[in-house]
Amino acid sequence: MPAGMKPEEAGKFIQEEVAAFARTSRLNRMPDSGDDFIFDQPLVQFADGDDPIFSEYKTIIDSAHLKPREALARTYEKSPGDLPARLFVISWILPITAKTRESNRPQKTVPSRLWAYTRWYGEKFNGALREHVVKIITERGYLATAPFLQPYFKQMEKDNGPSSNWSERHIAYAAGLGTFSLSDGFITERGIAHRCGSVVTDMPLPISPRTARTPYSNCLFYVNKKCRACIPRCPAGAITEQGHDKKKCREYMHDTIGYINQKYSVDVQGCGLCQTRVPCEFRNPAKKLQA
Ligand code: B12
Ligand code: SF4
Ligand code: SF4
Repeated sequence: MPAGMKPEEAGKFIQEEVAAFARTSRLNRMPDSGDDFIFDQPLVQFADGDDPIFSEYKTIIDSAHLKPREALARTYEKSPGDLPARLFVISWILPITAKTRESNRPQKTVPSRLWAYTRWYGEKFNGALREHVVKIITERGYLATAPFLQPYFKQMEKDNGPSSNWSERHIAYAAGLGTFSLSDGFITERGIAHRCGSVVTDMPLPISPRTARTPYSNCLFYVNKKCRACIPRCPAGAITEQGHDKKKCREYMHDTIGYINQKYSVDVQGCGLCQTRVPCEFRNPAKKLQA
């Protein structure tokens, strides 16, 4: 990408690179399953690195949650004020394929093999994608970091359960990719069954509009109280009309490790039953109501 490229062109360049990587990387293919993809084509959008919402996250999530400027400064061991005047965040959604989603629908207590593989092998792809995006940007002379891969990334224990200092879903919200939900999952235009990731950079990019009226407006429960489908889907009783109990969810998922390891030979916990056989599985169910 030549220097001086306009933000719109740079945005297109990043979107095409992410799409090409998802199409061509061997890491985005299921093992033992022909040539099946793990993820469908990604959704990619951009946030302003100094959007005031990142300061709000210090209250909404935790004071330790990093602003993009703080994350980039830590990677480059600079002070945040010494970085370029404008920063940007690239956020992507990796939609889980129909075959994997369909395999998880009949499950009642543990995830299907393909769902567990998506958590294990799919996250390896997500990590490689983060590295690839950082590489193509830094090769062109810009700064870039994937905070989730940095040694300063940490998970914290709060009164209501686990949290972290770089929440990929909150980054996706800032980039206008969707909203949260009753089950806590992040509902995009391609639904709730996905994984997500992000990179902070000073490469000028076009800011994507954040059109959601509230942080929950893609979830039917909050739109018209008509949906509660994720509540009975949860084998742990972790979802109620009051929301998602992260501690119950984590305890339940922890108990799946033995089964998943023995049956599927991957060393990961998982569940995600609340993300399949629900109206928000692969689309934004509130879209028509918002129009
Ligand atoms: C810790 C963690 C967990 C914990 C806690 C989850 C949680 N809700 O935070 C446990 C172990 C329970 C868990 C479980 C799962 N996880 Co997990 N987990 C993470 C991790 C590492 C950090 C999450 C974090 O920082 N949370 C921060 C807290 C504050 O988030 P929160 O409580 O949901 O936030 C609420 C408030 O902020 C609230 N809110 C209140 N006021 C306001 C105002 C505004 C303006 C906004 C925006 C929000 C807001 O909105 C949110 C929802 O209620 C991320 C990876 C990452 N680095 O992001 C993956 C991640 C969240 N997990 C993921 C997945 C897929 C799962 C599972 C499906 C497991 C599986 N693969 O089978 C389950 C699903 C649980 C569920 N129902 O959401 C995906 C989520 C994708 C998605 N579709 O939403 C992530 C993003 C991993 C990834 N890279 O894709 N996980
Ligand atoms: S199943 Fe219904 S209530 Fe639950 S998150 Fe999806 S839209 Fe919201
Ligand atoms: S991931 Fe499983 S245990 Fe956690 S809320 Fe969803 S269905 Fe319940």
